[in-house]
Amino acid sequence: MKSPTITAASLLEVALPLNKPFTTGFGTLYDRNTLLVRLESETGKVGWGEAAILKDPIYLEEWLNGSYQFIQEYLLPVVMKETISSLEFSQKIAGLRRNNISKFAVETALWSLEASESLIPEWKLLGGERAKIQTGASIGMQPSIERTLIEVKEALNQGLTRIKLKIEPGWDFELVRAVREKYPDIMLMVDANSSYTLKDIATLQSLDEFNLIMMEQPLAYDDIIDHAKLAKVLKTPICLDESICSSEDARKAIEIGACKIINVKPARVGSLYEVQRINELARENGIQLWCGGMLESDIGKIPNLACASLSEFSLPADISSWQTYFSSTCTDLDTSYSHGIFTLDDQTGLTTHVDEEWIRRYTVRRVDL
Ligand code: OSB
Ligand code: MG
Repeated sequence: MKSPTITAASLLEVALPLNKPFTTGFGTLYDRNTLLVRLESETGKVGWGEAAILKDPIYLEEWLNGSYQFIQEYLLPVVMKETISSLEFSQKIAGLRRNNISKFAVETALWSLEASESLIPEWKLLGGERAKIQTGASIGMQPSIERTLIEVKEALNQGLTRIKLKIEPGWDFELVRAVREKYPDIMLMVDANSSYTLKDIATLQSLDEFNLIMMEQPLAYDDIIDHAKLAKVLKTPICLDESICSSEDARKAIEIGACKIINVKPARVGSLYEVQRINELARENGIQLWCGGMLESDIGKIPNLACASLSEFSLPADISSWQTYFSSTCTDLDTSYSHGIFTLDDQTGLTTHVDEEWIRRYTVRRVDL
């Protein structure tokens, strides 16, 4: 495949209002500022990528202003005026430590150019096998259990097949009990975003009776050792999110028994090639995967859908229609979405129309190389 030659590179910060606040164990988001990377090639094609980063370093260490600076200073110069493939890019920047979400934005902008140049959609370039992507809901912490039950009902009515409840100490047992009592048969899980420690083993064990499909990231964001200890005394399978930032992290976590399931947020592991390696590891070790989300705009959902189509991504993804979090969007990706399912085809991503006027309207900062 011919590598694209980059003739223009831009970084944009867009400020997207959230249609309702999103609360998790690490805090509340009221609006969603995200970074978009736009690359233009010699042939006139445009590729987009997204760094769906949070404003503050409260999920992982990356934060919006730092990412903006890093992409501008270290990443865009690697591609500007170069003929470079996504693979060559990922190899060239391998010596730069972490900053995975930032790296992912530029790499996926290159993937999107490669897709349009070759007329093969990203999910097929990546080796995806599943065209129907089932999705679930991530229900932030609500002001009350009653309110949570309404959110759950709405999500189920929309056709979402898995419900994830955000929990933290003091917002766990009663909440899960209420949802489980009302819905005995749904695929139900919790996500703690690192808000517990091993001192909370009794509380975490109390959730075992609710037949949860998994418990996501109960312990520290940078831990696997304590998760392995917890896994030994818990019936509910542990899923890691924050702790897995590379395929090597995944290998080690699997080796010590820290998780049975991994929430792969492709951006968190920095590269679609890393996602492919994690898919391999999962296949070899009988680990289940699913694709997580970070309240990304539609731009960031395209590579996520591609990952969700890989063989081991057998559980419903946190990839939603834009309407879940936002009041408007910049693409027509929703034409592939119906009742909780995205259907990928030979056009997905390739013909996705990106409304640059919409992006301009929400842009609060940009730099052009
Ligand atoms: O832990 O999965 C998480 C959003 C921001 C930061 C961390 C997480 C989340 C979500 C949102 O759960 C899932 C989605 O994008 O639908
Ligand atoms: Mg999570």
